[in-house]
Amino acid sequence: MRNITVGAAQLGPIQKAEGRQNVVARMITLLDEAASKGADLVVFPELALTTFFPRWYMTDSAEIDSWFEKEMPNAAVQPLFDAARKHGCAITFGFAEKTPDGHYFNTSIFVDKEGNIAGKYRKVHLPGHSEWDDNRAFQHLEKRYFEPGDLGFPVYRTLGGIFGMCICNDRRWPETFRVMGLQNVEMVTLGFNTPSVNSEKGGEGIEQRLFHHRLSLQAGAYQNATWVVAVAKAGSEDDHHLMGGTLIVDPNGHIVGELPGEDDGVLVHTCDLDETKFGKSTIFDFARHRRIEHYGLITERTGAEEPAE
Ligand code: ING
Repeated sequence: MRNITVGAAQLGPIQKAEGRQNVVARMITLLDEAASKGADLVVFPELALTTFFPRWYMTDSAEIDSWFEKEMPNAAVQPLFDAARKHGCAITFGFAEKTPDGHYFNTSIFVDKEGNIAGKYRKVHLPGHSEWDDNRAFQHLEKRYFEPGDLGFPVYRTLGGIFGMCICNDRRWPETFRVMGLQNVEMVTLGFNTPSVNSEKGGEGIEQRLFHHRLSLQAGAYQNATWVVAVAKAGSEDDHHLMGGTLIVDPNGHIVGELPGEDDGVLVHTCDLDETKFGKSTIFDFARHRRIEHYGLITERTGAEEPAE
């Protein structure tokens, strides 16, 4: 048994006018609640410190920069780091990162129980578009404000196990989980901000969005024999709705808990990392079953190409 008690700390909406200090106070409240329920690790959403600003079309560089963290930790989030240290909890959370040499990423960090940054990930799969699109009910401009991540899909040893991170749209791409699966990951944590009404006119409804969300996470967990913890920022941000669906999936692909609603809230579950062993040593014993001599197209070809005849 290698038990990790996880607190999936969902955030309700963050309005455009809400300051980081207020958000951090909300995060500390959730951290306190999770810690009181025995959490060793508390997982927060993607872009947890601000509203989902990629919905806004901006041209002014100072305005764009105002959404990014220039250093981590910084004064605004230090209270969160201090609270985690006080509780002896590890935490993960997402934020917009501006690097000292001027690069912009949608980033997530894993802070261990000693308050050290044990892992860092930069979102690889950026959905949406980079210029204004009249055909959309609302804009989704991650390609405008972020560069694709340059760290790959790293895993790291902490809390007695092997952990990895991804962010939101990454969960829809099987390569995300497989690259971490090939490093024997035992728990993948991720945050997401998912608009619940498709940005293209006549888009899909929230039930279809939630179905695809669960499908992607359950497949990733099962096919790589890993735990998956997915945490939403949800609710209506300046009249733009984000779906909930904070949940935890076990290494057999079963959803062991899902948080209802779209407000601040914590889902706590004790996850035995040893439950990953059976899948990794039988059906998904990659060394015994995979045939990489047939998988070339996966890394040789970006877009689909039809056969000649
Ligand atoms: N959001 C969405 C996500 O991948 C999206 C974008 C929504 C893609 C619905 C496809 C369908 O969950 C982010 N932030 O990636």
